[in-house]
Amino acid sequence: ENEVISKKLLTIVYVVKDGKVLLGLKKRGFGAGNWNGFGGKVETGETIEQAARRELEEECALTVDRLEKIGVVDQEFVNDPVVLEIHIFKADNYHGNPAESEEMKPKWFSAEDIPFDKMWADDKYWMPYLLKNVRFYGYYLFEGFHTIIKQKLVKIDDV
Ligand code: 6OG
Repeated sequence: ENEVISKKLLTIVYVVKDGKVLLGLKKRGFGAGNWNGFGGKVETGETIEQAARRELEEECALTVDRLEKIGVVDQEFVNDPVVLEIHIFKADNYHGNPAESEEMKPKWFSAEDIPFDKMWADDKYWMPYLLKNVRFYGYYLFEGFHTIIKQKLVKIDDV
C-alpha cells in the first residue's frame, strides 16, 4: 500500500560575517520563541533561491550578492504525513543593516555563543558543518517539537 505524503519546501539563510552568525528570534508562527536563520515557504513560481532571498529581505531587510547552498534537511513529525524539505543557505556578504520585522528580531552571535538550547534540536548537529563549509544532508524525525527520535546526517559532495 502506498503511503500518501506531502512535501513542503522551505528555506533558511544564515549570514556569517567576521566570525559571527546572524540569527533572528522568531516572534510568531512555526518555531516561535526559537532563534533561527531567516526563511520560509517557497511560493509557486519562484525558485528555492529566490524564496531564500525574498524571505531574508522580508524578515530582516538584508540583501546578499552571493548565496551558497550548503545543506538540505528533511524534517518529519510522528503521526504527520507532511515532510518539510528545508534548503539551507549560507551568505558571507550582505547589504543593509539587520532590522527587526513582524516575524523576526535579529541579533549577531559569535560561533561559541550560538543559543542551541533555544533553537530547533537538530541545528546543533549540522551547524558545525555549515560553519566549516561542509555540505550536508540531514534527516530528523521529531516527536513533538523538541525530541528527535530518529536521525541521520551525512556529508555530501553536492546539494
Ligand atoms: P514559516 O512557516 O514561518 O517558515 N525550520 C527550521 N529551521 C531550522 N533551523 N531547523 C529546523 O529543524 C526547522 N524546521 C523548520 C524553515 C518556517 C521556518 O522554519 C524553518 C523556515 O525558515 C528541522 O514561513
